[in-house]
Amino acid sequence: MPTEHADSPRDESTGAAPNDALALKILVAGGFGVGKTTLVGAVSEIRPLRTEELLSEAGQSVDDTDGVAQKTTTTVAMDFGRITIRSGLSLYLFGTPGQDRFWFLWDELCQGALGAVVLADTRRLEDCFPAVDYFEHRRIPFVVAVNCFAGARSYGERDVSRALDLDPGTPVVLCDARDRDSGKEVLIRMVEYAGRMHTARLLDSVG
Ligand SMILES: Nc1nc2c(ncn2[C@@H]2O[C@H](COP(=O)(O)OP(=O)(O)OP(=O)(O)O)[C@@H](O)[C@H]2O)c(=O)[nH]1
Ligand SMILES: [Mg+2]
Repeated sequence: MPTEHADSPRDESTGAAPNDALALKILVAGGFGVGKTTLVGAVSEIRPLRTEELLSEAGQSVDDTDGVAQKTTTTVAMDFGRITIRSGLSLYLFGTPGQDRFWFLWDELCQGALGAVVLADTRRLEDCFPAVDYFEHRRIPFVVAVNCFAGARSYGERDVSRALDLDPGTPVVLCDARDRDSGKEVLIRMVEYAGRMHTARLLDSVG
């Protein structure tokens, strides 16, 4: 749900933030090592908050680092960042931990979210099934953003949509999680889509 923008200029007489300043909460979710922390860091205009811990030897049997062999750390609680999409509209970004053992945190992180970005890596597409299921069951609007890792076979939006058996209309966007403009484009698609979904549901409920 929209919340007041923390940095909005305040009304001098009342100290209140102007009504037109909105901050929307968006989740950046997906499987282990798909680039969630990378995306939040690439687009954030504030220094992102991170909760990275070193991947340990003990975790080797459960942490599947195939395809992200250089990965040395993993998110254990959340990432946090902020981006201004246009004057008066900011997004607060919450990156989820990717590993199943931290999934109990997702329900907390989801509270009040407008929608989510599910990041996917085509080399391990099945890893994003749980995230897709999670948001579908809770009727939280989401877009699937395919993080195009170098060396991975490229698939079109339609192939990904079919492979994940997405509901018709769920957007699929190809992106590079390391690139600010690319990440911003994903977020704009997310906000536009969530706006359409929320409006349609509102009209359904009154009509
Ligand atoms: N080549 C390439 N490497 C990437 C890309 N995005 C992320 N990486 C690398 O892939 C690894 C995974 O990135 P993270 O951002 O930590 O992934 P994550 O989804 O936050 O991981 P968890 O929080 O552990 O689930 C890191 O080593 C990144 O440097 C990408 O688009 N291309
Ligand atoms: Mg992470």
